[in-house]
Amino acid sequence: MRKSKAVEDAYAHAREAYAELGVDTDGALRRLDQVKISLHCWQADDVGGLETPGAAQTGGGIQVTGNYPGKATTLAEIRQDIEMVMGLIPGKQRFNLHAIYGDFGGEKIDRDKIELSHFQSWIDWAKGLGVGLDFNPTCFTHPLADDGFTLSSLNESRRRFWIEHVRRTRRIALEMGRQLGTPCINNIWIPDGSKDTPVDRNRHRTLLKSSLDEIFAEEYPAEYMRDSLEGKLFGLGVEAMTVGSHEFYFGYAVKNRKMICYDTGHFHPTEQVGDKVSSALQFLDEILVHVSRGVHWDSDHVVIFNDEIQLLAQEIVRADALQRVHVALDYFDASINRIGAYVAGARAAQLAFLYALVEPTARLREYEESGRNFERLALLEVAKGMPFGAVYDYYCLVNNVPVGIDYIVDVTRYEREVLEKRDGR
Ligand code: RNT
Ligand code: ZN
Repeated sequence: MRKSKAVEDAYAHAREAYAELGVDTDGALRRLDQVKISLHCWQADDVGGLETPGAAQTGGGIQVTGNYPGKATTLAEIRQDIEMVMGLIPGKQRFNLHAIYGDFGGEKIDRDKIELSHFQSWIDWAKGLGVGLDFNPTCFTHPLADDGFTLSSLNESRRRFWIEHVRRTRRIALEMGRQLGTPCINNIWIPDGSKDTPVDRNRHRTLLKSSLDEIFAEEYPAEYMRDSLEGKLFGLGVEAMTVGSHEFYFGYAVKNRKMICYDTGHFHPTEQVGDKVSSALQFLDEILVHVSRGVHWDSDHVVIFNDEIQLLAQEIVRADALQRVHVALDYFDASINRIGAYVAGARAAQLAFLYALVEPTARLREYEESGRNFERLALLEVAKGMPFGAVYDYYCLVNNVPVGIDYIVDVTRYEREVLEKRDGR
């Protein structure tokens, strides 16, 4: 157990060291508090959902791998796990639900029949915790998505089914935002695409556009809900063509004033979402980022403090766009303790934002503007050795959550006392 005196002393030294570079660490921590990370419900149960007990995620071009014991399989277990997770992350975050996580009470409710009543207990729960909710239609793990097409399906009755589903999610999102007093982002991602080279991409994209036009026909106040569109390069089994490509949604979003969701795992491996932020913000009011980690073919590994996420956070902070960029996690790893996966990923994302917030940006800009590029390079390197970990530890301490490795101990204890007891059901 780290002694609080040691954490405070280390912070005092860090504050002084940063002050020499013209950086105010207290101010940085106040800004970090404004970065609300939307915690995805789906790491808790491997994207299974609550439609049928023990349901498993299928299709959609995504794939959960691993069978680490202790997965949540009921609504109560998911809530219990998320409360545990929230207790290990400094600051107040948000919570991100998928439509398959309704409180269905054992009833079979198809996707085109979901209603506010299925999510009211989530809203009450979130209200009790003082967190906002975000939402997502679920256009996969369903017989009517089995052939790989939903909103862009050539089959008209299937397409209508999915339009109805997404429409309903928007109405539910509206009510989530209204009741919780903070706008709910409804993010639309569909798996549509094909394994092999199609000859009529155009037809699918025309259909997708017209489905979206119908879905968005009803305007809702931005104060309560906002729409976001998430593109993708390719998915598993959907390697040759994805209907909802990035260009497709970017065009749609600019024209219709929607948000784009940039998932960091959805681009070519050498493309960096961080580079896209200042382009997108020239044309869009706001964007959403799905913070993830791509590894070879998988786009959904647990987030770590790597170059990509650092650049993403730096570009948001440098553009002074913390108010215009919404941050959500999106990964699912079933091969490790799932609570640990949440906390490690969320803390890595926070650390990236903190790292960006304590960057000596003013001095770096001066160097850059006067063409002193060696000095810029050197200071960027010096920043990597600065004691930002001590600043983060202090942030944990003042927020009453475990500091440093202490959280590992808590996750391990929870595994022993709660998760292990779930197995053998
Ligand atoms: C899939 C998208 C999408 C999903 C979630 C479960 O590639 O990233 O955001 O991960 O909706
Ligand atoms: Zn995503």
